[in-house]
Amino acid sequence: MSTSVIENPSLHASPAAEFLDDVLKGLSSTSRSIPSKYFYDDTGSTIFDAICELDEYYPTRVEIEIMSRYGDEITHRLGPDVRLVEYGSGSSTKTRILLDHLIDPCLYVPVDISIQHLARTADALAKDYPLLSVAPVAADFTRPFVVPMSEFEPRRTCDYFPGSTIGNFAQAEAIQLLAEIADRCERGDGLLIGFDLRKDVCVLESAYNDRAGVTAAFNKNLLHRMNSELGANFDPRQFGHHAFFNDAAGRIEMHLVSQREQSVSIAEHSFEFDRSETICTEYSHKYSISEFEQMAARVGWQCKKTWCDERDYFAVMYLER
Ligand code: AVI
Repeated sequence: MSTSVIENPSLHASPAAEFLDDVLKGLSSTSRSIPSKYFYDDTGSTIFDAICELDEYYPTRVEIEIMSRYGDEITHRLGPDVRLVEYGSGSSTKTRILLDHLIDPCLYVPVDISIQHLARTADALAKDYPLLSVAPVAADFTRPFVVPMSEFEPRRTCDYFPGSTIGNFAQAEAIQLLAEIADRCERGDGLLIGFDLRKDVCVLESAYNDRAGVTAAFNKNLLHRMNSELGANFDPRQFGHHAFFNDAAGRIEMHLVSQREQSVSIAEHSFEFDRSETICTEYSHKYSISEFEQMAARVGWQCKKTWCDERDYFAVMYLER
């Protein structure tokens, strides 16, 4: 039996129109940019899975290492009878570690923008955890959505936001998102969140400039996507991949760099590119533990405990309202 997905009205009625609006807006501004959420079509998601397997790309491996090592301790903090709500659940790999340790969770609510991905994940989880109630919600978690109730009153709701996705938001947006999650919570509810830590620049820059060129392909997939979905005429050979650590802003920035002067058209609009002009496609912020703790405290979260790996590359923080 398949688990039915609750479709939230916050999902855009016409994803293609929204994509086009965002691209035209981003390319019309003086520093050109395209929101990084558009990386994740089917091809982009597959390339991202390949990134996670790369030697240079440590975050996924290290976060799983932390979750596996401290799974008992983490779930002890969350306590029994939890309603677990996961933001951007993807294939829920890290969640399985939590589910293996949690005592009598009331309900698991994976929230993801991709209905197909969500349905597959929910079905697989329902099969592997027959005693668990799963209520998948298809929603853009940066917009308001309704969290389903469990049959039994949970002891607390715990929001789970793994994968250092919080780092892909500009800092003001990240604080805003933490505030929105806090607003949905009641006193005593929790937030378990994974984020990437500041570290040696060489380690950071290698993670986004892998030798096999997988990250470059991930970045350039955006050009292919605009060509096939928006009728644009980008020549992907005429754009390069550039990723560097912006120390002052504390973030990796990914850009597509025009290799020559060129003109690109998208739906009756034409955009001129100078040689070396860039389109910013992603921020990936790297925080210190205290920086993140202060950011969350500003919007009502109290840090209860942080777990790190041996090299302090990555952090998993548990906060309460
Ligand atoms: C999904 N997100 C946390 C990844 C990151 O590291 O910021 C996306 C990514 N971009 C390039 N490599 C991985």
